[in-house]
Amino acid sequence: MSEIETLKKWIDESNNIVFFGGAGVSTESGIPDFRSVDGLYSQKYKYPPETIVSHTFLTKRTDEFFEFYKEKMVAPALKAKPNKAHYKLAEWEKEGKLKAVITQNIDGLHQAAGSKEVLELHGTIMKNYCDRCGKKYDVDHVLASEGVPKCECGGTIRPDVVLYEEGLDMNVMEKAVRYIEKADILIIGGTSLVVYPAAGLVQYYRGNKLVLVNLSETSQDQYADLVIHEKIGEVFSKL
Ligand code: CNA
Repeated sequence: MSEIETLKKWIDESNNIVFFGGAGVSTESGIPDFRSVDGLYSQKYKYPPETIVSHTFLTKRTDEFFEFYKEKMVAPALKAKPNKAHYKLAEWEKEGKLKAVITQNIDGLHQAAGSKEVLELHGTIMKNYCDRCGKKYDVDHVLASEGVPKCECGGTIRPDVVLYEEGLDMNVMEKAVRYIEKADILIIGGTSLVVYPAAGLVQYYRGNKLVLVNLSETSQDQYADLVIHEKIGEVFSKL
């Protein structure tokens, strides 16, 4: 049996699938990831993306933070449409087969595809708030603002995104752990599994159907029961 046939059989037989993904899930929608050859790391910037998308940059180099964030992260995400991977996950959830999508992505594409139980470990570009008075703003407001988006109170409007050097929401993490612990199949897709603590979630899986669908090798390939090094949208369209 080919790997895809095995995966198809496992999915057909399960009603407790959990998906854990990253930026590679959205590259086929036209949003660059961080570490692929055409990802944001390989493009020419004064600093690596992870340096810019950090708490230090938001507070100390606010202009540069928003220039990069709006142009390279928000604008491509708002233009993007979900791809076959996003739609397949939403379909499995509707059929009662998939319990949750746990994502490191901040682009909102799982919800756009119709997924309901989406745990956004790193927050979302769709929500923004004033760092002084807490007033909420939508993403269009942030994108349309000149330079640094400012609240009417004078504060800075920041994204509800977990930046580097910031902590994750422990309620979301604990919920993710509970889903993974109970999962029959854990499918991990489109993530280099190098960003912690998110990548550590894999360790909570107790079953024997750990599936990795990622273009490049990851440090966790050796622990998986099934490894497919292909594009996730293409793989999922065959399921
Ligand atoms: P990453 O470190 O950039 O890794 C992406 C992985 O996906 C790489 O190993 C690629 O080989 C693989 N990949 C790329 N395209 C595909 C594809 N079509 N099919 C299968 N695999 C593919 O990204 P991670 O998510 O692991 O890193 C975590 C960071 C990146 C998170 O904090 C994200 O918020 C952040 N990020 C998010 C987005 C987004 O929301 N779309 C975009 C860029 C970065």
